[in-house]
Amino acid sequence: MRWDIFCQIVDNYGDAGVCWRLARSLATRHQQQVRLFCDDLPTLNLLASDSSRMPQVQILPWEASFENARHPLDAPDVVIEAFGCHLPERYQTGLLVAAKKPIILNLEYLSAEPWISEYHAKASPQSSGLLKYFFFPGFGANTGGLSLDPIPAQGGESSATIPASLAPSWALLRPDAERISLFCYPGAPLRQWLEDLGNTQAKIDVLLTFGHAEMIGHSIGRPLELPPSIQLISLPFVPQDDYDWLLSQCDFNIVRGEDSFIRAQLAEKPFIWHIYPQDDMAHTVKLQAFLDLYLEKASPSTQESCRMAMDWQMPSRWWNQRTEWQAHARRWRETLLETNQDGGLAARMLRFVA
Ligand code: TRH
Repeated sequence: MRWDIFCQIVDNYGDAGVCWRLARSLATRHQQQVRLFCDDLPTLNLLASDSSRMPQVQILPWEASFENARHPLDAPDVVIEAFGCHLPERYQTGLLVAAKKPIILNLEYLSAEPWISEYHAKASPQSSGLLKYFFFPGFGANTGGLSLDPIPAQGGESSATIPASLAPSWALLRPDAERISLFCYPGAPLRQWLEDLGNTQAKIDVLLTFGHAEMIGHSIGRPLELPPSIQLISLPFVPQDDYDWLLSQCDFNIVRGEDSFIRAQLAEKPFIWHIYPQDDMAHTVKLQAFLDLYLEKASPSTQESCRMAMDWQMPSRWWNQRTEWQAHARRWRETLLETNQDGGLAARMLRFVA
């Protein structure tokens, strides 16, 4: 089938990250033809560095959807509006006169909240008569599932080759040090957190993703006081595959948003999810819903360490009690793979449309 995905970049990288991962999955795992229209190609291209090797996905500017539109009789089979972005009016007019109307899917935000399964796949009636449905990614069987492609090998073993974008930073790592990757929003208590990491007595290399050294710099006003056991290494912005690889090679990951959050779970390591902050505090409910699910079968020690960590409590309180959490993270990855063995988000979309 032919798919048109519309991606408007509101802020950050998540909109592009989610759309690119889905487009790739539809094309490479399910042999679909995909056009991805984006209103900010420079940002999308930062992540999608391998797009030239994937002719089944056409990355196009937003305007191309109506300026060089296909003949109206030749509409796609499926249109995806990512995160409720509105289709360009002229494109929509083309759909109205199409001989065979496509199905429109409104791809929603991921949440572990139970109400997701009740709202997933419900119709969103349009006065125009076009068929539109809500599609909610989620953790349960009655949701839209998760976008897990490409699934990393267990233990990061497949990954001996260091991606070129990360090679210069990788050369700075100390072989006997643990590794933390750090990708979070401004507002996290990074200065205190990193300084306290020095109190764990552990030797740790902290890999700061693009822009985070500046974020820490702004938050302190004085140099960080770190013991020699803690080394900070700044990374450039790297392509999405390389970022996925980075997570699989670290002992602990700090992630945010939606896409890196799932990758951290696939990396089968303990992690902190710095959830996207919302004005109405809806994020606290979302975080709680995830933790209730994630920790349902966890030992009391894992529950304690994980809840402290996700609450940004100082690492010296829980860092050295991660053994059980590590085992739990491995089991949790298996749970995710099992519940998405039907192919997850892309495959569930395909089945729904069929
Ligand atoms: O960038 P984000 O904060 O995106 C957010 C969330 O999606 C949030 O839910 C949404 O409301 C908001 O955007 C609009 O975090 P996220 O979702 O983890 O997306 C980051 C993407 O960037 C992910 O695909 C990984 C990728 N990435 C790289 O490709 N290279 C890098 O160097 C880094 C740091 C990230």
